[in-house]
This record gives sequence, C-alpha cells and structure tokens, in this order.
Amino acid sequence: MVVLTQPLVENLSHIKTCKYNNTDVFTGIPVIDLLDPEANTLIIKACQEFGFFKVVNHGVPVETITKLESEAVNFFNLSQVEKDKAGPANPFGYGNKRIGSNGDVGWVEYLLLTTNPDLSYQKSIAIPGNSHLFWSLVNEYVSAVRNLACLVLEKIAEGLRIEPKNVLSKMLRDEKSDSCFRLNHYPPFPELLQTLSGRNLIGFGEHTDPQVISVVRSNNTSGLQISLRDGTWLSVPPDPNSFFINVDDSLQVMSNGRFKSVRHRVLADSMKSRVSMIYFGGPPLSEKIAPLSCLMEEGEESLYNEFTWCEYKKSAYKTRLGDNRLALYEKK
Ligand code: GA4
Repeated sequence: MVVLTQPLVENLSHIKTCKYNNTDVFTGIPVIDLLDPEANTLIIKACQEFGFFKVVNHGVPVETITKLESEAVNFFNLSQVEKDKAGPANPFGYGNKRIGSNGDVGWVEYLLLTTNPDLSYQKSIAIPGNSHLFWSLVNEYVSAVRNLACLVLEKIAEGLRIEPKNVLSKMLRDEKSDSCFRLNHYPPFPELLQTLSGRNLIGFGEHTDPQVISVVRSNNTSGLQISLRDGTWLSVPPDPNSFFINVDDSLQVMSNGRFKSVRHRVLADSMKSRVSMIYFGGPPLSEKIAPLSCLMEEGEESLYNEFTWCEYKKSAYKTRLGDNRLALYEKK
C-alpha cells in the first residue's frame, strides 16, 4: 500500500480548480487483452473512438512495477530540502507544482527523466539515498514499458495493414529515440477544503501529450479523467494491475487524423495519494512527423504541414499546458 505523508498546504490560490460536478465514470473504457487474436482490430477502434484504452496481459512483471513504485514513494516521502536537491525540473529533474516553464501549476510533485540511460545525465539529477538502485529500477521499468508500447504500436500497424509492422515501433526502439519518463505524486487534498470551496483541485491540468504514445500506470487512487470528442469529462477508475495507453499528437498526425490524441487531466483526491508512472514514447529528434504514406488513400491529402519531432517539441515547450499545440500545424 502507498502511504505518503505531506505537510499541508501553502498558498493554493495559484492552483486551478474545476467545478465539482460528479463527473461520470468511464464505464465503457475499451479493455484490450493483448493475447486476444482480435486485439489489433480492437486497438484501432479504441484509437479512433477515444485515443485511449486499457491493456491487460501486458507482460510487464509485477515486481518491476512494485519495486519502482516503492522507490518513488520513498523519494516523495523525503523532506522538501532533500527532494529539492534533485531539482529544479529544467525540464528534467524534480519539480513541485510548476509544470513546464510557461506558468502552469498543479497540485503535483514529480520527477521528469529522459529515458537515456547515460550515466553522466543520471548523475546530474541528485537522487538522495541509494541512487544506484533507483536508476537501475527506472531502467528496468522503462525497458519493460517500452516493449509494451512497441507491441501496441506493432498491433496498430497490423490493424491498419501497414508494412513493415515495425514502422512505428522502430522510432521508440531507435537509440536516438527522444522518449521521457515521469513519476508523479498527487498529495491528498483534504475533503474539508474541497467541500468548503465546492471545487476540485487540479493535480495536472488538461492537455494532450505531444509524443507518439504514452503508457500510464497508477496506484489505486482515482483522479485521471479523459475528455470525449464532445468535450464531456469522464473519470477513469484506477487499476494498478493494468496499463492505460494514450494516443499522442504525433500519432494523430501519422494517422492523418484517423486517431485523435486524448485530452486528459488529473484531479487531486481528497483522501489518498496518487502515484503514477508514465512513459512517453517519442521519435528521434530528426524524425519527420507526417501521415504514413502507406496509409493514405488515393487523392487523400495530409491535414498537416510537415515538421520534424525536434520542431514540434520546441514549439510545444513554448505553449501552455492546455493549448491545442497541433493547431499551428494544421493546414488551413
Ligand atoms: C505533456 C506531456 C509530458 O508530461 C511532458 C510535459 C511537458 C513538461 O511537463 O515539461 C510540457 C507538456 C508535456 C506539454 C506542453 C509544455 C511541455 C509542460 C508544458 C507546459 C513531459 C511533455 O513532453 O509535454
């Protein structure tokens, strides 16, 4: 069980809230069994409908997950002074409430890391305690969820009948893949304060992920919500034994809009800490992000102007969290 202690609240006025409206629970979430021979087709359907689904029989060992989660809990339980030694997030490192560098804030603290196992980089982020253990668990976890992300991307390629089937996954397997990893901790936000204001505190504001695909795992605390195409928000029941998959902006472009990147957010829970671990699978910086030619039907035109991942990432990092970052690249 995850138990975190946190001294209560400084000034909250800068953190956004949203109206408490008993958001509906997403009961229809597509659940894909990766051992199901129909998984390809079901994944395509989920990518088109929601840009979001859950996977079971994912092949990531339970110990890989629990060992890293327990290291993350130990880290977030350290004193503020100790945690700050691993910060500020710039963009990598420990961050507290500030998200990105353009004024976004949330009821969250986190470690944002590249998936680059380079030791000199890892040494630049000072993890107190047994940092060797920490980094080896991060590397073990990241390589397991990267495999999962690649398996899902290969099933997507098969479902779309595009060849070779590693056309998408090879971007994540490339040694220059620009992927990242984040450990998030959402401290509880006492119910009393929530009820007094009649509002929910935003842990991580609404946004889409810029990369290709994201693999999300959380403990048993709720908070994640996704937005449907019509703008309705639905709460995603937590499931620590499964992974949630997000379609990201780059995959939206590569599918020429057939898939939509999912808008999501996290609300703080009144009672319990939420700890999540997210792998963001990104392409190499030089990769051209454009609709896959083998997918285009006769006469079909790209909905987007061409760009590289480097260009998109640069422009994304200049935006506010909730901005529609792809709009800049949509053909008018
Ligand atoms: C959203 C997805 C990932 O968490 C992230 C985030 C990044 C950050 O936290 O530094 C960004 C956000 C994310 C998109 C817009 C910019 C950059 C915060 C922000 C305001 C690590 C990523 O790659 O893009």
